[in-house]
Amino acid sequence: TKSLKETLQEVIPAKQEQLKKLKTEHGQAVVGEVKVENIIGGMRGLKAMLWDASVLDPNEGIRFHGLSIPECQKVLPSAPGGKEIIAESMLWLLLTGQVPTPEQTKQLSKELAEKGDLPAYVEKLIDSFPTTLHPMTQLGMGVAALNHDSSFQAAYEKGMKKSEYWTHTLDDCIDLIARLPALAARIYRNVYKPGTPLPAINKDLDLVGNYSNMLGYGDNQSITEYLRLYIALHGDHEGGNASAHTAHLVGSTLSDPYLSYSAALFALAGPLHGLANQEVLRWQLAMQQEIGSDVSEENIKSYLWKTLKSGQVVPGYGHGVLRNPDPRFIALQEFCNTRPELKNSPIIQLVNKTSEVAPDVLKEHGKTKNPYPNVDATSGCVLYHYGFTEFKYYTVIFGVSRALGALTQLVWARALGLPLERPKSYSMDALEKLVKQ
Ligand code: AMX
Repeated sequence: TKSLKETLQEVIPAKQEQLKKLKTEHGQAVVGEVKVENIIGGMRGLKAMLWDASVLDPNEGIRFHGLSIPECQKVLPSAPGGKEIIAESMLWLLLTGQVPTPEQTKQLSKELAEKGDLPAYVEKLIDSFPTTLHPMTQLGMGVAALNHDSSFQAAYEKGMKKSEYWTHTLDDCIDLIARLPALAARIYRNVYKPGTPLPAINKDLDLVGNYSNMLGYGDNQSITEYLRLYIALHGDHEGGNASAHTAHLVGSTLSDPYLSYSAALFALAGPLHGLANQEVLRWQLAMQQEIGSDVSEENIKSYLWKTLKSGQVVPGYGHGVLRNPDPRFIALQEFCNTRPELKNSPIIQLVNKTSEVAPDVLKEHGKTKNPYPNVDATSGCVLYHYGFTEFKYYTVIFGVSRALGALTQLVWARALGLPLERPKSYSMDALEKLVKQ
């Protein structure tokens, strides 16, 4: 069986050729226009980035190399004894565009487990943080510090050829993904379970199996499977979302993958992005407290209006691109529906009911372009049901996951020789002058 690197070595030349052709034959073709509202509106709607592994259709949602979520669930290998997609098979698909065999997936799991231990200086760094420091700050700092051992940086200093950039980038990306569970679990242990021992990495387990084990949930197959699905589904959401875009931008300066992904994590830490799942849970619990056991449509409706009238957004609803219910939300709901303990959980039932009521309220409110739930509407609530109640930690799990997509693109950006990203900006005066012409 071919390794991940060998598979990439095979697929890269055709992609390089495809890009060269696009550039030389169609470089001057026009694909859209830029309106003043795009410039003012956070570049929303501008199609201006290259990102090969996933495309987000406003109506259908995400596809990974053309495969929808249900298709991925059908074809991507799971962990031994499990049913859900695992990080390794999603990473393989994102990187190579191919569905790995179970053997290739297992081989990658083994490689990641073997490379998963943290260097002692990073353990010391993490242990030195106050437990009151937000887990996302700790994760971003830990990831940045791992660049001490960057293969890309060391080779760059020695003067490597451009054609070798991607192999060193891949080595760094694999090392980083391998170490994320130990790093993220150490942060969890230090902040929430100080003094408890951290299990060693089990060389026979997949990446998320190990992560779950180090978090203390190794005996709970149900939450481990949930984490596998969650991490696979959050892996990539095309290029323009703030975390992926940040990794791409920073990486385009030839910063190594550790620094690039660290920057991405700080974008993910914002409440309009990855922090939303924590916000949703806080909001649903406040709703639960206010309306009590009477989860009627009327009560939910009036709580939604109360939120909106106080000038807040309804967390877990709306999206920068999507215009329909998020298929990741649907996949997580289906996960809940197949498990009686989740199906009957009060918080999951409240999430379900809210998702039935909120779209009409948001339509009537009339602001958001998408009144439907995004993935965050449920993701944190499922963790809460399992007794994983430390909300401030939830975005860290998202951060472990988003590495799959963001780091994939760094490998490809180096393989394709993509340049420094440098869009042009306008001042308001310059824009005014332009529109008056
Ligand atoms: N509740 C109330 N108002 C909302 C809203 C919601 N859920 N979603 C959007 N709006 C409002 C916006 O605040 C904006 O109001 P304004 O004109 O007064 O500024 C207006 O509707 C138009 O916004 P939009 O074009 O529909 O959305 P956007 O692309 O600017 O923002 C997003 C997208 C996700 C930030 C926004 O929908 C939001 O704040 N949602 C709630 C937070 C959330 O769930 N974030 C998670 C996103 C997914 C992720 O990254 N994990």
